[in-house]
Amino acid sequence: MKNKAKYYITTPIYYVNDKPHIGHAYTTIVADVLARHYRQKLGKDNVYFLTGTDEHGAKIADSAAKLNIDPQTFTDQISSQFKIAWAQLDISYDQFIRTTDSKHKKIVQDILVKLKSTKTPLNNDCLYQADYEGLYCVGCEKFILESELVDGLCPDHKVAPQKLAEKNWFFKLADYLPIITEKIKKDELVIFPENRKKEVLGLLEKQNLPDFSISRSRVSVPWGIDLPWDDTQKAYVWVDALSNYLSALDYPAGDNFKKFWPADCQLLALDILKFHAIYWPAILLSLDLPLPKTLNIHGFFTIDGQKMSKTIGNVVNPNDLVAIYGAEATKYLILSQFAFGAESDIRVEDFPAKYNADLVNGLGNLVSRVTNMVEQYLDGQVAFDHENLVLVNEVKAKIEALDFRGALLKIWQTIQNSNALIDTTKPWVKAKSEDTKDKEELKKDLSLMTANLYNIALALASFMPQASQAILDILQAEKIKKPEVGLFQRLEK
Ligand code: ME8
Repeated sequence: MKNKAKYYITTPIYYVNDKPHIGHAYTTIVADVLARHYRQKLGKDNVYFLTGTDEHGAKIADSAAKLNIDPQTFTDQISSQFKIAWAQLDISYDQFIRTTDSKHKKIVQDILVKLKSTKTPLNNDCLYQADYEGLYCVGCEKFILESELVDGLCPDHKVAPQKLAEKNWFFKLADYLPIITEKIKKDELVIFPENRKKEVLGLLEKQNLPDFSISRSRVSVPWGIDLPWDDTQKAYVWVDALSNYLSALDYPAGDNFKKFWPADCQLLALDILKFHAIYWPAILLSLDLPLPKTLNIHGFFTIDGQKMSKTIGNVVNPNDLVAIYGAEATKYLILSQFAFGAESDIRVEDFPAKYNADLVNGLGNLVSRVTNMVEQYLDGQVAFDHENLVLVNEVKAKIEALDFRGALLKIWQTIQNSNALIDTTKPWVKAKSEDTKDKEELKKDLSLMTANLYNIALALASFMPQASQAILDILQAEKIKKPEVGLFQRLEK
């Protein structure tokens, strides 16, 4: 029997060293649009959307220590802020995983034990113990090379790395690199967009990627999952974190695991590309598991050309946007600003004008005008074509191609054209005429406008489910009536 189509989509699990910001929101909104789209296409039970928080490691322990609270209380607080932010944005995840969940911790330990007894394709031990001396950036949670430093500082965090000398457990990465390279080249593991695929292949072809550690000394990182066979060590936070995509499905025996693995779409930005495109496939290969079908890498946003950071004070909080624009308009403003893969500056200062132009004057006004005219001139009754789904199908194809901006542009073009059609056909003139030809034309014009609006509502379903449903409800009522309150409220000056 052929397996039924299914769709497993994941976001990265976000660090809880700080509150959610617009970068985390972007990935999560994209995942939400895709999950809603595939639920419509494949049925609700055949889609699984996972997000969550990454709660172990030195970075989080440091943040908790600075506030003088224990790490668990600290992670409980910040993790719940992510949940609140996603509730505010109406994110329809199926599971919110936390790496401090006891189920996750147990599965990570089982995975590590399995790796320990595994041989690589070249018949080496997959895990081995070695002394390690190096520079460690806590901000990145990774070892960093001298050559990567700028003026002695980590280029991303502008902080001097720590010198570490530890005995750790390492993963024999080198033995897996040829297989990973082959799978990426053949698109058995698709890396999208193409420039990111090239970047990964470039890294792989250098052939000098060092093995990575799967444990850290519990003295330097006391906040983490115990390594089952060595009580001097804790699991390295990245092995812990990456395993969430499996533990969330109750790997290895859970029904969800059997149904949904491999992942169909893993979303991330390029900051964590190496971990997902090289380390993660290596771990999966050593567990003898299929690789995810696609890794989809979106751009990393800056504010005025600078990384978002608390120190600079330029962090954009999604809750603040929702408070001004509401959830659906916030999603629209974020997704329509730039293309999925583009590296860009977020320009929140452009949001008010765009909100008024596209949502209040564009979509909101169109709904009011069309429904008002049908109510006034045709007593709320108009027959219209439900079958012409050209826009809907075009938008669906763009969503599947991750061209969210293109999909929204297409919808807004139709909104603009529909508003223009009202201005050129002038139904209010025909409504006053006694001529039967004018009356017939008025019916035809309003029928076409209603059909356009119906199409627009359907096309919006995955982006703005509430607005979409509100419009459909109005158009499917026995009598069409102009809504008493506009779909989008004009911003107070
Ligand atoms: O890296 N622009 O967590 P993280 C766009 N816990 N997207 C951004 C962004 C920005 N400025 N900032 C963050 C971690 N993101 C690990 C992941 S996964 C097994 C473990 C988004 O809190 C983007 O998706 O630093 C990026 O890859 C992710 O948040 C990093 O989140």
